[in-house]
Amino acid sequence: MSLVLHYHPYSRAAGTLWALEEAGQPYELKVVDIMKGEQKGPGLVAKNPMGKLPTLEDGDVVVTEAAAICLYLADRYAPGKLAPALDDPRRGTYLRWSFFAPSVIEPAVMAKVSGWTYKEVAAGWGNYDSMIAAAESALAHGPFVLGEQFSMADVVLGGLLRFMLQFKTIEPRAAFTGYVARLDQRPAFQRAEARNLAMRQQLGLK
Ligand SMILES: N[C@@H](CCC(=O)N[C@@H](CS)C(=O)NCC(=O)O)C(=O)O
Repeated sequence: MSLVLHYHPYSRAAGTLWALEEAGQPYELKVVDIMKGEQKGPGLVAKNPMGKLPTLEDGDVVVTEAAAICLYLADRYAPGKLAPALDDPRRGTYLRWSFFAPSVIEPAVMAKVSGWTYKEVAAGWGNYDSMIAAAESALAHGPFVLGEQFSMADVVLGGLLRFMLQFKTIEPRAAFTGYVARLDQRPAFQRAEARNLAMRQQLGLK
């Protein structure tokens, strides 16, 4: 099998299962026990020098960074379906919000919950309130980032918002909760969640 995901159900790799299910390709999971620190062992570090999950192998290609893995899968296995074609102007919107999630939402929330002090003008994530307003604007034009059409940008953005709503690190604005509720209806998401649950049970986790 060419797609192998280095995975643990208590990691961002759990969200990557949704992307894999949307892409519709067969894949294999290799459990890396992050509770025992296996991600810092030489095997994984040779593939991902950060020693982190998710790490995806596709034959000889290694892709790390949860959002990059999602965009890679869409371009490689579902171009024009889960990713707008290269000459489709909607690609701008698609890339914009796919990058906004890890590069603005994640650090802005981390800065808030950790009480960081920093210069907003120099920080790429600005401040929490601007981030919230911008994230809401991404969802103002339809049920999904691209309007009526679901895309891998929704896996990236929606997956992050779901995680943050679950752990109450972001406020439950109606735009966010409604969006995540819509995404929860996707059969691919439900298959991924079932597999995550089965893996947790297999590993004796909650
Ligand atoms: N920037 C990375 C972050 C990956 C990350 O921090 N993964 C966590 C699990 S959610 C991890 O592997 N932590 C174990 C460690 O750092 O040792 C991404 O978006 O994929």
